Amino acid sequence: MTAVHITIEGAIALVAIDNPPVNAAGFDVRAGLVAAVQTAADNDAVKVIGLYAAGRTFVAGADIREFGQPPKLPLLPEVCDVLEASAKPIVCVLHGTTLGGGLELALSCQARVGIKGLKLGLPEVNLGLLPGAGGTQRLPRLVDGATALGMITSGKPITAQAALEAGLLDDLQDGAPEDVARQAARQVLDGTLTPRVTAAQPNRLTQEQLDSFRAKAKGEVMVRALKAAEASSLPMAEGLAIERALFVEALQSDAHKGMKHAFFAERAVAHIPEAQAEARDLATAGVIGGGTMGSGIATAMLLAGMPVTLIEMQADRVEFARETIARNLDGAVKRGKMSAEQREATLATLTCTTDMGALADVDLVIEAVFESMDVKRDVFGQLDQICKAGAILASNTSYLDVNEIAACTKRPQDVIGLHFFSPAHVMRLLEVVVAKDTAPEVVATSFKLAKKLRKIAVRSEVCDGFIGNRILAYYRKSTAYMQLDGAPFEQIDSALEAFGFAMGPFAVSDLAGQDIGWATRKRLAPTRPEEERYVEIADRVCEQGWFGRKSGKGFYVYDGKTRSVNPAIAEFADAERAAKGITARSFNDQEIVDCYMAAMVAEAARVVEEKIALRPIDVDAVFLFGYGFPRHWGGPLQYADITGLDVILSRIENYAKEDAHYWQVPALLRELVAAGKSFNDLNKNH
Ligand code: T1G
Repeated sequence: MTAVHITIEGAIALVAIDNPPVNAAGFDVRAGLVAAVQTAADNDAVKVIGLYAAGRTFVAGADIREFGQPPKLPLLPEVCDVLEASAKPIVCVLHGTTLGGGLELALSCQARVGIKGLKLGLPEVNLGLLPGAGGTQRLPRLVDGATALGMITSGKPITAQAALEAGLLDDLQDGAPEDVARQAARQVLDGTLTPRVTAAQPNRLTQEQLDSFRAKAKGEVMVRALKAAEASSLPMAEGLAIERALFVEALQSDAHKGMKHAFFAERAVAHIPEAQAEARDLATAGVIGGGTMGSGIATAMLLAGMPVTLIEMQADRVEFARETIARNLDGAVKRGKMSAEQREATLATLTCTTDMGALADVDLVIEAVFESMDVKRDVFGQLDQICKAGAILASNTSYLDVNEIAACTKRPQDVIGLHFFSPAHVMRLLEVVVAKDTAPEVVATSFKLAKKLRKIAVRSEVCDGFIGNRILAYYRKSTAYMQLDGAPFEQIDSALEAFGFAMGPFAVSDLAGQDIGWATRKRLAPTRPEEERYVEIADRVCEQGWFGRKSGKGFYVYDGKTRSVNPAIAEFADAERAAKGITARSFNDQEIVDCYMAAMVAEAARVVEEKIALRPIDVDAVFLFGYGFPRHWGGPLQYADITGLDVILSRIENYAKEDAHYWQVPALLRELVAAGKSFNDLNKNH
């Protein structure tokens, strides 16, 4: 199937791109476009070219799968030059999500017509790149400088209306791309649509605009994109050459490797063994528990258009749950996600009651009650009696054994874990925890639910903490050890924030609540191995009732929006060191990052080795979309590949000299290093 078709209709040549699923500008598209423009040029009858795409969107960008492969000519910049140099005007019709290289193709044409509902943008910075096919040179010649720099540096799309008002579109129509293209070509012929060569337009970028964007630029990716945009003040050919050089530099960067990996991680996790199983209906849902999680989950479902029945056992908390959900929806209105009228209509589909019988006909129930197996057993025993055959019974437990929960019912095949992350109506990650008897259709339906809720589902087997919290529980210990060995906790936080985490681990635990970690440590205490090193500083904090942000004090002291170091922490650390005969030593920031990441990679490797996670990329997705892992590293195992598995291995072996119990080398890591392979090699094998 050729990716580009040309149809001659008298003076009009219609050129259609057809490269599903998103018309990415792969080699066939690029070569096809050059050939089509040549065909039109060679046909004397043709006076105008109408360019459009079939399917759901005009070109959504360069083909990301080609990055890292040997380039195949013609490259996209050359194709853009061919379009711009065409003696016969080309009017380009844009629809769907016209992004990156797709928008750059359009910018090279002599006129642009949008179709209602169109979104257009330059998302390259989200891949650690910059527009590399003339976007930084042509956009400032069609729209004002601030709009151009905003699009180039934010990576965020703009609406068709905004593009029309900015002068990026010449017209906005409704209809099928082919019809709109034919009509637009006719308008060029009858003079009602005036084509113009972009390169001949004056550059509208000012030094003040550049300076103001440069002042707020963060990181190499933004700085590089601005440098390219600045070159638009030069003659086009010179500016394009500078942009190209910067793009080639970006392609080699670690940031691009990480962010490209993150892009594919978001999609790879949907490829599960149960993908072909037939998903069940998901028209209505029930939630049990009206606390933060239950209300958040109910909100996520309501935002996806699912009517929800929320059960709150205690009558006086039914109203509280409804108010919490209403407040969550207020946030959606504030964020422009829905209108006030839609909020009212959505709330009308919420039922809050103490009557479990109200769940008799729902397709899916998610339990979010207190994290106690006795309570869960009681709830699932009741659900087994009440819910219709085929209803999916899910637990939002964050660590309890879903097999044990399933065993409380006569329908273990319908039981699954759906572990949401707080706030559940905001965080994109959903761990789908598959118990040993869970039916494939139930897994497939859970992934269908995730897509409906616009969440990223990652499949997990059952273990304590599943994927994310199990790995978190392990690497958090490395920070306690470093703290006891002499690294001030605030230095650990700042070193990891400089590495790219939005918040350091101590600040995160203050936000989550120190009492949660305390409860976990107490739960695990009876089974904690003798030889395991245990740090008591966090227990001292909890014994004071300092549970973090919610109690105004934890590792930090909170005063409104500001936080300061809690001076008592250093005293607790000194006292424990004295009691254990430890002499404090200093750490540099890189040491802290290396140690923390080695611990995260070690436990992540074991999670893959034990097949709790399907692939390394699934672990990366969990941390990117549930734990604020820096996107430019692509996830803990992508970080390991970029750093070098042999480097990580030698670090772990070195740390093991101090603490052989904690620092055990994962067999998988040793195998990969011995074979000269990477975690990404394992991703490919799946
Ligand atoms: N290249 C290759 N494959 C792509 C792709 C792309 N640009 N975009 C999407 N896909 C695949 C995706 O992996 C999935 O495959 C399927 O299409 C459906 O995607 C020179 C260098 C367009 C908004 O960054 O934002 O141009 O998993 O599930 O939710 O300056 O895809 O089914 O096998 O995401 O409806 C710039 C990236 C590239 C756009 C559609 N463009 N794509 O979302 O479907 S760099 C982008 C998206 C560039 C130039 C530079 C979204 C979408 P599979 P999907 P969706």
